[in-house]
Amino acid sequence: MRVVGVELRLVAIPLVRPFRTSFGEERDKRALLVRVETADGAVGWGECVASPDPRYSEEFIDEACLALRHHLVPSLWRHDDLRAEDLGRVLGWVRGHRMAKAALEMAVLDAQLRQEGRSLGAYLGAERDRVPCGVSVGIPDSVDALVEQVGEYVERGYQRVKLKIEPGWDVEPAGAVRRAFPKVPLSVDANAAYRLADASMFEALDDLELVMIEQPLGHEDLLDHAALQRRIATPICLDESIRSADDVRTALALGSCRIVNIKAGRVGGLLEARRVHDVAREHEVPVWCGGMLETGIGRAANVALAALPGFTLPGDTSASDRYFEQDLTEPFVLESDGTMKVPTGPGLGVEPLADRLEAATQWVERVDPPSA
Ligand code: NPG
Repeated sequence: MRVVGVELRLVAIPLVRPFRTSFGEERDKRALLVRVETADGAVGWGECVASPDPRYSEEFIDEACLALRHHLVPSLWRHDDLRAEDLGRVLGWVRGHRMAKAALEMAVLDAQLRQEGRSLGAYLGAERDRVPCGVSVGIPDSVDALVEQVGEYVERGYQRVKLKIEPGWDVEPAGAVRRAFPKVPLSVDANAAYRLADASMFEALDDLELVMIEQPLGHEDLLDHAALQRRIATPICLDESIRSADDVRTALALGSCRIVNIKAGRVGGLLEARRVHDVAREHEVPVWCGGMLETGIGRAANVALAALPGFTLPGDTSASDRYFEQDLTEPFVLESDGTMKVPTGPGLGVEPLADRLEAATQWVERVDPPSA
């Protein structure tokens, strides 16, 4: 496959409700989309999970654009016979920039699989046609508002509810939700907002019988997480701290976590995500698919990934209507049993709807080979 042109496009879509975490608030979803065209006329789409500001990770949208425009996309021009499996090597000279790399890989893979008439799920090794879905609830204004929101999601059938916590918003709101919903699988996500000195707060959370505590400590830490895991009974799940299959190997050797959140964007692409899955599976450590408020494009990839056999816990793969009035693609729907169908069409199995894409677009830029 020869890539003959790439389009970068920024889209913005209002969120149905603001999403607040320990690191900030988003009121609309801004996403950088990557569209590749091949010499044979195939087209593929990718979505970059970088946010406008470098709060969740050091990556952010403007930086991802620069990396794609000046370094990643031009690396493709020299290759006449390119496959997605080659991208690790072809893009490997660029350090970091995993979210930008992941978006380009998704687009190349989509084009490749469309040409082959094969679905992403089948390519990755999906073993299920539906995946169990959880939901992540941002920090609202009050405990009452939180309990009400959780009630709505439980009513809709989500199989696991994740609460965002931060210092000052932790044991009390999580306890109130546990009392209101004694049987619902619950987890909390701190997005790296605490330090090991806060261990007594995490010990108090043990009483709530949570499925996991996600990324309690620093985003680059593994040692303190291991120390905390020794002190608490609730499994720690790592998100921000895991950027590669090697990181998982280290984290598991140290005892830093007992569960892993996999986001393809965070680890540099779907192929590395599958390697993370494989390492965790070898160690019999459960994984689940994280989310970053993706549009239908990124959601299709997440749902395909979540269908791999090691994804034994419900993911942050919620339905389109949990995020947007109108998604960019045909909506992803929560089935009455709290699952979502894995797309079966070629490639991602979805594509942006022309009118939605037009309405959401902030700007479009082409990156072409020098001779074009
Ligand atoms: O349902 O996609 C979703 C949101 C899940 O909580 C969620 N994502 O820290 O994992 C996270 C958080 C996030 C959202 C992180 C946006 C970065 C950007």
